Amino acid sequence: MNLAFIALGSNLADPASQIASAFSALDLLPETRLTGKSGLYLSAPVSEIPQPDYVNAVAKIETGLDPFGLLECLLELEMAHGRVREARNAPRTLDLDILMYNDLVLIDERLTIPHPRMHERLFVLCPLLDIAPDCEIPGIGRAADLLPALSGQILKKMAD
Ligand code: PH2
Ligand code: MG
Ligand code: MG
Repeated sequence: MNLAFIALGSNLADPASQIASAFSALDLLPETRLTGKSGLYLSAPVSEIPQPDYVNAVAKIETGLDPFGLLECLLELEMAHGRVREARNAPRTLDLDILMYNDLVLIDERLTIPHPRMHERLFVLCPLLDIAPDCEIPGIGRAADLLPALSGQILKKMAD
């Protein structure tokens, strides 16, 4: 079994329900078990396009899927939640990003692991630290040590 962390984000069509539904759906993926759920956090959009605030969270899963198999399943789940792919950073019903997969470092045109911007985003690191306080991001360092650099970002906890 492999240990992976998934970032969840939504800012359309009742975002908190989208995230709750996505947690349940992750547990139903083939060869996969949901083993951790962060709280839900509200954050302003990081985007050039004006859009509603996001609800963000992080899931911990154990999976027999390889990274590309997992990516395929996540893209299908996004579609099942009504995701329409528009411009980069456009608003969305559901975004599911692989943050980490074991201690893998992968750079591929379809998939980069660890997620290339995760260390810059409080809306990723805070929920990640909820469920993995000692987390080490491969090639980057301890997630907790990155927080001081992100003290200018605002995040509001909505629910545990
Ligand atoms: N996702 C993006 C772009 N901007 N901003 C917030 N606050 N939360 C997100 O999940 C997010 C974003 C692209 O995936
Ligand atoms: Mg994303
Ligand atoms: Mg994505």
